[in-house]
Amino acid sequence: MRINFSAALAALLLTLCATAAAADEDGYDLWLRYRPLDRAAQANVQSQARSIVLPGASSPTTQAAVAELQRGLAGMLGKAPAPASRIADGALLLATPARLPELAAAASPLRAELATLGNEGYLLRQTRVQGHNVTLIAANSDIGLLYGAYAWLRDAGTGAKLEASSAPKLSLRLLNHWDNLDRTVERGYSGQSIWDWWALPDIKDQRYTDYARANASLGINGTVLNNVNSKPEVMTAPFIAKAAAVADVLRPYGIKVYLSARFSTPLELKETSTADPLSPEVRAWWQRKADEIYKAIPDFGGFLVKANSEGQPGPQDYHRTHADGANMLAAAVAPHKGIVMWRAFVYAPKGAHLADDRARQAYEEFKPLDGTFAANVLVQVKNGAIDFQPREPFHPLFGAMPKTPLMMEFQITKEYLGYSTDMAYLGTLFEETLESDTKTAAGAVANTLSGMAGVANIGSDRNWAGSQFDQSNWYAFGRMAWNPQAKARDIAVEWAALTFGPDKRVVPPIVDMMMLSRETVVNYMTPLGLHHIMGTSHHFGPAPWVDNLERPDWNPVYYHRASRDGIGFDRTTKGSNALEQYAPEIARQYADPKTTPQQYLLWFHHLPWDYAMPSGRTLWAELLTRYDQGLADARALHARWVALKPLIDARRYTEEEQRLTRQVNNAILWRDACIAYFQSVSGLALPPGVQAPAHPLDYYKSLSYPYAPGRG
Ligand code: BDP
Repeated sequence: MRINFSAALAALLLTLCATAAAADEDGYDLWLRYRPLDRAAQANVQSQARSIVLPGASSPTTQAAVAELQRGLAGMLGKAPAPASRIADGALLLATPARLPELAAAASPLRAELATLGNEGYLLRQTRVQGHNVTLIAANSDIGLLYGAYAWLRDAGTGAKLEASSAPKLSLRLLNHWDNLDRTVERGYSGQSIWDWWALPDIKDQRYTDYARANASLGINGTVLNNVNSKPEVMTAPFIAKAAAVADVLRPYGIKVYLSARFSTPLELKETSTADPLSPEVRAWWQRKADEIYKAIPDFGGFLVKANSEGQPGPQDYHRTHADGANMLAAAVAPHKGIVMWRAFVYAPKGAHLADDRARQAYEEFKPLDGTFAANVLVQVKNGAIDFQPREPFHPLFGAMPKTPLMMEFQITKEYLGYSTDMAYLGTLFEETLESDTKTAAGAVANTLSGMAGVANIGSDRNWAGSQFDQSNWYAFGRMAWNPQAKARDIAVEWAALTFGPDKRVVPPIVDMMMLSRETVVNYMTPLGLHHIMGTSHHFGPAPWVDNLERPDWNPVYYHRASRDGIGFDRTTKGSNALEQYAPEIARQYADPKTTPQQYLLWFHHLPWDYAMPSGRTLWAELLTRYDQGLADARALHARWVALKPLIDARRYTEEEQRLTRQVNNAILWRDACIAYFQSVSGLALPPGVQAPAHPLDYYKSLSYPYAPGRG
C-alpha cells in the first residue's frame, strides 16, 4: 500500500492548526496574550520591528520595555529580534531626547510634540532617523517608553493603526486593594489576596511582576496594597519591609506603592497616649513613621485613609475635622513628596446622630472644608453618594469643591453587581459617571478630577479577576484612568480583540454583549433608580424586605420606601432635599419627576404606583416591565455566547457559559423576589402577560448565604 505522505501531513497540519486556533486558555495572560497573528498582520508588524534599538544605557524600565516587546513579537510572529545597537531600516526604535540627540535638536519636528507629552506620555511614529526608515517610540522618560511599547503592542495585536501620541490626563491612576493581612479580600471574588504577606519579603511571587506588567500596560501608576479598613500592624517594621519588597518589584514598571493607614495606629500600638491629630506627640509619631517608611521605600506614594466611617476611628473622635486629620498626615509625608488620599465615603459613625438621608452626608461634611486641605491632600469620592450601586447619579461633591483636588473612586470588584459570576461590563458605568455634566464651571465630572482610584477585582485566581469577562473591568478602569474621556465601546473593542483575538466574527458580538450587560444587571436588580436593596452584609441577591438592622440606613426599606401609596426616596424639597447639593440647574430639572431621567426616577422621587410613565404604563407596570427586560436580556447574553461556541476555546467558552447560565438564574431570583415583595406592599395585581413569581415571598425571605465570599 502506498501512503500519500504529503496528504497525510497536510491533514495533520490542518488538524493541528484548527486545534491551535482554539487552544484552551486559562486567562492568566490577560490582554497580554500575544497569540500568533494572521499572515498579513504578521508581515505588517514584522516590517515595523526587524530589530529593536534602544540608544544609550538600559535601565530597569527600558529592560522591561524591551523584554515586553520581545515577548510580544515572539508570540505574535513566532520569533523576536534581539536588541540591536545600530539604527537600521525597519528598526523599532525606543528613544528619549536624552538618548537620541536628534530628538532634542531644535530642528526636530518631534521636539515640540514631545514637549507637550509630559513625563509619562509617548508618541509612535513611522519616520526617518539617521537616514533609515524606523518605527519610533519616543517619550521624555523611560516610563514613557514603557507605556509607548505597550501601546505599540496593543496596536499590533488589534490591527489598529499606530496611535499618534498620548499622554495621561490624570496624574494619579491607582488601584485600591481591599486586601487584609490574612490574605482575605474584602469584597473580593477572585480568590485570596495576591499579596502573600506571610511569605514576603523573602519570597516575591512571579505574579507580582505579571501584575506590574498588566498595570503598566494600562498606565496604572500606583497601588494601595491593603484594605481601607486597615490595621495598626500595617505600620510596623515587618510589614513595611514586606511592602518595600513589593515596591521593589513594581518600581521598574512605574508603579508606586501606597498604604491604607488606620487613624488610631499610634494609640493602638501603644506608642502614644492619644490619636488626636493636633497632639504634638501624635504629629511627631507620624513624622517618624513617614521617615521610617521612606527609608525603606524611597518613592513611597503616601496614605489612603478611611476615617469616621462605618466605625473606623478618625479625627472626629477628638472633635477635629477631616481636614485636621488629613493635614496632620499630609505634613508627615510632605517632606518626602508623599500625598494623602482622604476618603469622602463617610456616614455617621456607629451610635452617632443619623443624618436624615445618608446620601447627603459626605457633602455636608466635606463641602464646608473646601480650601482648608493641605496642598498634598486629595479627597477621594465614590462615584455616587450611596455606595457603588448598579446605578447612581454622580456624587454631588464633584464640581462642588473647586479648591480641593478630587479623586474618583470606582469599584472594579462587583460587590453590588453580582460578584464575579454575573457579567457586567463596567466601562459603561464609568463612562456614564465621567460624562455627567455637573452644570458647574468644571463641566463634566471627568474635568473635576486629579486622579482616579479603582477598588481592585484582582485575586489569586488563575484568571486574576474571578472570570474572564471581569478582566475587562480592570482593563476599562485603567484605560479610563489614563483618559477619562475614552469611550466604553472603544475600550471594549480593544479588550475583546486582545482577549479573544482580532476576529471580525468574534469581536463585534462580544462587544455588543458587554455593552448590554450592565444595563441588564440594573434592570433585574434595581431599575428606575432603586438602590441598596441587596441582602444584608454580603450584598448578594435581593432583600428589599429587610427592615430590622441596627441602623435605619442599612435597611433596604429605608432606600425604596415602598408602601401602599407608592415607592421611591423623595430627595426633593418635600423630602430630604439632597437635590439642593447639586448645581441649581440640575436641582431644578430633577425636582420634577417629568424632567428627571427615568434611570434616576425613584432615586429622587417618591411616586404613586399609578404614576403615568412616558411609556403610557403606570409606574407599577413599568417596574415589572424593567424586571422582565432584565431577565430577557440576561437570557439574550447567554444565547449570544452560545452562538459563539465554535469560535472560542473550549475552556474559556465553558467557564463563561456556566456563569451566564447562573446569571439567568440570578436574574430570575431578583425579578421574582422583587416582584413578590413589591406586590405584597403595593397590593396590586400583575397585569396580564406578567408571569407570577415562581415562589411565595416567604421562600425568598428564607434564602440566606452565610458563606458568601468577600464579606467585610
Ligand atoms: C462598602 C463595602 C464595605 C467597605 C466600604 C468602604 O460594603 O465593605 O468597607 O464600602 O468603601 O461598599 O469603605
